[in-house]
Amino acid sequence: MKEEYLKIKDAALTALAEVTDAEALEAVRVKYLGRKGIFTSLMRNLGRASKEERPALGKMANEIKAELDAVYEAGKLRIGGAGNGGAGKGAAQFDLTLPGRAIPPGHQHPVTRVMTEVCSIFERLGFTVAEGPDIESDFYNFEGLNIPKHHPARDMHDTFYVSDNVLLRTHTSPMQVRTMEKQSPPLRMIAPGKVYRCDSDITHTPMFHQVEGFLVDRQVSFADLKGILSIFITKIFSKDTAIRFRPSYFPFTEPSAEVDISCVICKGRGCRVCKQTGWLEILGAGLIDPEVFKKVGYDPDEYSGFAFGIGIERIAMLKYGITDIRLFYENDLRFLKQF
Ligand code: 2NM
Repeated sequence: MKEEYLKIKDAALTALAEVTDAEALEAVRVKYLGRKGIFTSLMRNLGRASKEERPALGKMANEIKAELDAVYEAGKLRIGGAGNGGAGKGAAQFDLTLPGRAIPPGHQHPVTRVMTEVCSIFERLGFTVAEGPDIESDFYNFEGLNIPKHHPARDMHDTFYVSDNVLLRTHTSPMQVRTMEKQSPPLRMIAPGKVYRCDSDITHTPMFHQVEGFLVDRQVSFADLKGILSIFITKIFSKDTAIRFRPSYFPFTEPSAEVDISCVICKGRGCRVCKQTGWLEILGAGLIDPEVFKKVGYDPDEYSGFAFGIGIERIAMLKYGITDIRLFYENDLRFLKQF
């Protein structure tokens, strides 16, 4: 019986090697491997072998069957791949002469790009980077920043509340509070990340990105703030960008300022983007309020510091001349592919 198996195996292999089209291949399959094929009926006759012979024969039959199946599958690929015929049903068809399908390379989202650029400017100035949770406690988002419950400044923030004392952070300054709690001055740190405010129009989305930074040490002055922000502005826009500080109010800084730059579109001559003023509001900043230091146990007579908050989408809109902030979040490839 063994010899018979081997003879059939050789015959089948030879037949498989010689086929050149799908039809012939199918014929060989039916003849040897089909339900009524030669090899199949041989296997069915295994029962007639003696008890001693049966296990070895069964094993051999299975191995031959596996080999013939594999050679048959390879034949299917060969015939399809050569492009000669391949018309048989179920035969795989490959045209090796076709050019490959190009996979278009992806790229970073414009918001990610600006975020990375802002962070690397401050990192080169010696600032470390700290990231923290988007879901914050009332303490880190408000109380620790000198914004007690019922303070009118809370209205500025359009907060999304999760519960009474849990909320989506409205700025990344909770990370400044968390850092001051754990570390002592001198500190130089920026906190990049997502922030949330219930607001939506062409310049506001309910989620946007901020980089807030601060520096705390002995004898830090407003001049240090101006120096750092001037460097930042000229690096992120251009060397010839002018900068001005306007008095403002934030509960966590005193004095506080809003920082304007000369319009990046008209270079200060006046246009639609700057509403004919020649200036664009770009960020908020100030000297950290002594009350904030007291909350984290720093002595305000020993230490002073500055802080600032930068809206990333705002910078990206000005850098790339985008007039509607919502374009960043619609995932329209016609928009995204421009960057
Ligand atoms: C701004 C404007 C002014 C700010 C203050 C602090 C902290 F925690 F150090 F007090 N972090 N960020 C700050 C100050 C943020 O955003 C417009």
